[in-house]
Amino acid sequence: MRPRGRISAGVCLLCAFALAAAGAVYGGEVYMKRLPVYRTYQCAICHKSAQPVSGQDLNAFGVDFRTNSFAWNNALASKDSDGDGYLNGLELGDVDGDGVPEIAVERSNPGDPLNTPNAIDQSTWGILKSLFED
Ligand SMILES: [Ca+2]
Ligand SMILES: [Ca+2]
Repeated sequence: MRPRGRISAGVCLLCAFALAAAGAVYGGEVYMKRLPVYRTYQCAICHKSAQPVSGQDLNAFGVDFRTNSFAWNNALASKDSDGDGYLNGLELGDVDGDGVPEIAVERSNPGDPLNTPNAIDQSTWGILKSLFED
């Protein structure tokens, strides 16, 4: 038979872990909503995993975002955090970093060097087509 105090301590510990995990997810959402767009990649914009278990597994963009006091602005938009040759602002669809995106979803992930904008978006394609129409 288990001592009653031991069960209560176990339940409290389990509740503490659950609350800590819920807080981590909630905190991440608060920061994610500061980005111009986040629909496609969500947590993976800042974390090495799409389902982070803590705030410690930040990718290069996540580290820069944290260093920038979790603010989206021209300074962060003008960086190429993941070193793939595309600025964060271009990847997240807000080149000047004013918080007003030019597109509804990310062009690519600013925290993943293997994920780059590889296709011409619809507005650019429309401009190109109009140049050749008479
Ligand atoms: Ca980049
Ligand atoms: Ca990228």
